[in-house]
Amino acid sequence: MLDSPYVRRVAISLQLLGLPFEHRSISVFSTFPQFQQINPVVKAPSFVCDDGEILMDSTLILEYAEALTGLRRSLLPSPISERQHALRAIGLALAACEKSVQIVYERNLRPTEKMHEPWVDRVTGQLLAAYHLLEADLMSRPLAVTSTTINQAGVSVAVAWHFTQQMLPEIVPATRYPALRKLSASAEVLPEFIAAPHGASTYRHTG
Ligand SMILES: N[C@@H](CCC(=O)N[C@@H](CS)C(=O)NCC(=O)O)C(=O)O
Repeated sequence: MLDSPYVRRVAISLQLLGLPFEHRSISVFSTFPQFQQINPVVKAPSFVCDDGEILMDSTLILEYAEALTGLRRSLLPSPISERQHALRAIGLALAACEKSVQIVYERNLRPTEKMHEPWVDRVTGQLLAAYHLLEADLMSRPLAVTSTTINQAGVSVAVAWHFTQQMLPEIVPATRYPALRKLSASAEVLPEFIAAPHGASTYRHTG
């Protein structure tokens, strides 16, 4: 489902790479048995290749997707210093996604009496550290945000930020992160982001 930042970064990236795909919006929670039939491990995103083989993990799916283009298209910059910088930002964005998801699961899946506050505090600190570093990074080196110039760092940071703001706005107050807010505002109006909105809807190819 596109309420997963991992699913969303894949759906947006596939469009930017010019790769047509079908999307089925299936919940890893409310439709667990249905998901199990597609992928017994029940991880989202699950990517069904043309021959039926299933790939998991958004980063691995994106690596496969770029290979599908014959490496003619890539959302990762080639020059080594730019590549290094993009990978750092992607790592921070994925850590922010992971920590946000852990807090959401803690709130939604665990009975209140079984919540472990020291764990939530630890994860919250890690989440804020990731956004603090991303904000500082964007202040000194803004990322390009058009359909032709955005790279995987731009996609992943924008998707992570939007996800956290949808799910945990009180934990990561937007007012403290103007550069992330600006990046997000520019990214969310791109057609590839609009076609894959956060939530329960299904991506439909419109072009
Ligand atoms: N590292 C993975 C993380 C994927 C992930 O944790 N997805 C969540 C949905 S946001 C999921 O599958 N949750 C169900 C579970 O882990 O049991 C990726 O990049 O795809």
